[in-house]
Amino acid sequence: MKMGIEIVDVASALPGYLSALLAGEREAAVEAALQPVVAGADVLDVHLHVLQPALHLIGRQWELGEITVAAEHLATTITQFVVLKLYPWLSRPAHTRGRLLLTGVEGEYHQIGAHMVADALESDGWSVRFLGSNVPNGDVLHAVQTFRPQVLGVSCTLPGHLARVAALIAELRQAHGADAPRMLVGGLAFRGSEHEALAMGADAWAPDLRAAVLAARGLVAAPAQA
Ligand code: B12
Repeated sequence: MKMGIEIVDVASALPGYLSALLAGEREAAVEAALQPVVAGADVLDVHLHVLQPALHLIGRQWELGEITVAAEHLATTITQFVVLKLYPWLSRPAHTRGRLLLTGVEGEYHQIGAHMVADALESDGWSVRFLGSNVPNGDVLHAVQTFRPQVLGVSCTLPGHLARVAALIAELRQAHGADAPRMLVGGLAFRGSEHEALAMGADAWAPDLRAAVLAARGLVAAPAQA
């Protein structure tokens, strides 16, 4: 008879997942990602310890010229499929925390990280609207007016797009003053620097999906800045 809590070693799925991506085997990738979940692991841990590091390794291999653009795109497409396959396994409590809008700025095509953050926040009880990436600032402002989120999350991967994030924050503060949503930013462009995020006027920055959940909770608990 089994007793107590079984600890699932989620990260041990990484080599199999990476091999499946490099071989272009979609079903094998789904199987490798689902296996720890079926064994009891949290979907968010599979995102964080399997899918995310696999894509970072794929990006590194592409940068070094070890794999082709086609191989990188194939790995990306498979991972997008896997994120959708994992969604039904995500815990999705009632939306008691508030409304949260998540977007990427115009010109930014990277959106898998933001998609994972959207799933993580939904699984923490937020009502989430995820716009995807490459959204012009004016349209984000319009979405804020209609959805009226307590928190706006902005994802940015390429450092060259940080100026657009700063402009979006400034436009929202100008349009809504103290009623502007609290602004949470993240993505590789911030290079792990909270300082850079706060300097551009964001209320908080988070390095990954787990930290994003804690940061979003903190933003609605703390009083807004005038
Ligand atoms: C997949 C991918 C693509 C795909 C994206 C597809 C898609 N729909 O998302 C495509 C093929 C489109 C692409 C294009 C390009 N890419 Co690209 N890409 C990647 C790759 C391999 C993986 C990105 C990814 O999904 N990572 C996995 C996710 C889960 O990790 P993450 O994004 O870091 O997200 C986590 C955190 O950052 C955080 N987070 C993310 N968003 C948010 C938001 C909030 C609010 C919060 C709180 C937290 C948060 O939480 C997430 C989950 O834990 C990376 C390699 C890498 N190191 O990541 C290169 C990479 C990002 N790409 C790169 C480059 C150069 C490009 C191109 C310029 C290539 C080219 N010459 O065309 C174009 C630019 C396109 C554009 N205009 O945006 C470089 C960027 C280097 C740099 N510093 O500028 C990288 C690092 C590759 C490399 N090693 O050189 N890319």
